[in-house]
Amino acid sequence: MGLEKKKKVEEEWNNIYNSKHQLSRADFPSHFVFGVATSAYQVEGGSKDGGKGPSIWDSFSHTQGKICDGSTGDVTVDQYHRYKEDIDLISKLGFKAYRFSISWSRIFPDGLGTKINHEGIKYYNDIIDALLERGIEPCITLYHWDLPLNLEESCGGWLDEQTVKYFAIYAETCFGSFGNKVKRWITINEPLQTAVNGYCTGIHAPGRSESSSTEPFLVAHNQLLAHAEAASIYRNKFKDEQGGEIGLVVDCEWPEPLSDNLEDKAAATRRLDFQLGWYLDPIFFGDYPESMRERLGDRLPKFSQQDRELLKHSLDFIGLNHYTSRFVGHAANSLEENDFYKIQDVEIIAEWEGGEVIGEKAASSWLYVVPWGIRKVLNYIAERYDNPPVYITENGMDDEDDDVSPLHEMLDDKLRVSYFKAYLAAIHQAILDGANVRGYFAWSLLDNFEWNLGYTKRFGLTYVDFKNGLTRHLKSSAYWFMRFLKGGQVKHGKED
Ligand code: PNW
Repeated sequence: MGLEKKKKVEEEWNNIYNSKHQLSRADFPSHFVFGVATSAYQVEGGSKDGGKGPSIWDSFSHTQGKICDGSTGDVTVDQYHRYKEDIDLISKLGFKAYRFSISWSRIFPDGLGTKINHEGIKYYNDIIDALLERGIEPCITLYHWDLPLNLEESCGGWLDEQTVKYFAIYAETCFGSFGNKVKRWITINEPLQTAVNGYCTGIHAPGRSESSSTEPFLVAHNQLLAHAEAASIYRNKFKDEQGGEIGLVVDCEWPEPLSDNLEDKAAATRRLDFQLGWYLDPIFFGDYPESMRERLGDRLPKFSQQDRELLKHSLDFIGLNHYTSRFVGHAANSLEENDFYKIQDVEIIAEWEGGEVIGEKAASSWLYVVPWGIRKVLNYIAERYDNPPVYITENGMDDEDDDVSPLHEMLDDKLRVSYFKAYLAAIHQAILDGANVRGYFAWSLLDNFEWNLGYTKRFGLTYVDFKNGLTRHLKSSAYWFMRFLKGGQVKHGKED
């Protein structure tokens, strides 16, 4: 890292860590929502219970070599059977909202929208009722990556427009079945990760990489249309009566320009276009960002006039999943392995040869602790999209699974406590800057199935003992949130 960069990173950190201000719940507006998040395939288990049909993740995780520890989400933390215990936990921690997702194939086992599984409807109604009884607001994601397998096999899943139609039927069924009790809906979680990991690198279901120069863009397009269809159904048929709101969750790491050169700055902006603009520009401006259109040409599908109208302003809020930041520079012959980065002409750097890093490393290879990045993403969204309401729908970090250390050491997750303090301080600063941030959801309530990384990574505020009956144990970060949410003051710096 150059000297100048180093100074800058230190300065950014000092802004947060040396602030004399003692961050507390009272720094956030009283209507600001603090919640915690999970997703169905990562926590539910009960993969064949209650009439559920198989999803692409059931099939992918059972394919040899796809999950690094050979595990599956068949049982995971068994929230399907233990939801009451987990909801008690949320209540004990003091969170006022729970973001969870519905497993599409629990509602329509074959995805086709004709045979509804009433047991599935009852299961989610039971969860919603248990939350409301404890004063916790349910915030539902309709699609968090677990497409009904039959849709993949019979029509090609997100590659085919028919999936848009089936998603609309599924969404309408959910609004009709749960909407009198649910006021915050998210259509799709991180369409970017599905497009890139599912269809370019192939590390996520459905595991395709053969046509990585075209399929990711088609899949993104269809997910956008599915979002817009569902939002339009909600607004036309349910919103007036039910009074809720609907949004889309996008993910974005902050690309800090590697230098003040125009080329590096342009590369960082391109990287923003290829993460956020890809999904938000069609919704706010009616088309993909210019940098994408220029570089991709015919590989980028086109919107019809009708699509544009459907997409335009099709959200009440943006859900932002944000974990980390990296430096981004211009690289005409990008060494990045996959097509998706190559086409952007960027190099992405978080570690230098001398061993310097942009921030402390978490367990996942892509995750560094860089709290000042979230303030920049929030301000970027406010500026580019005219300050729309934003909920941070995921934020957190992981530890390596470790079966050697004693439990009490695993529970004392000091780095995660520092992470949450510093990121919340940076969010507070963004609010003072004027960003319209409405809520925050920590990822995740408990350790869970981390996709292709199986159970080797632990993102939870709660430790799950996978070897001893899936017992739950609160980590220091859970206690920290408990104190914070109950109004205690907590310092920004290292844990006292
Ligand atoms: C999110 N990245 O995915 C997902 O929504 C969660 O299901 C997941 O467990 C969580 O983050 C932690 O990984 C992401 O590489 C995966 O920038 C990777 C990235 C971002 C988000």
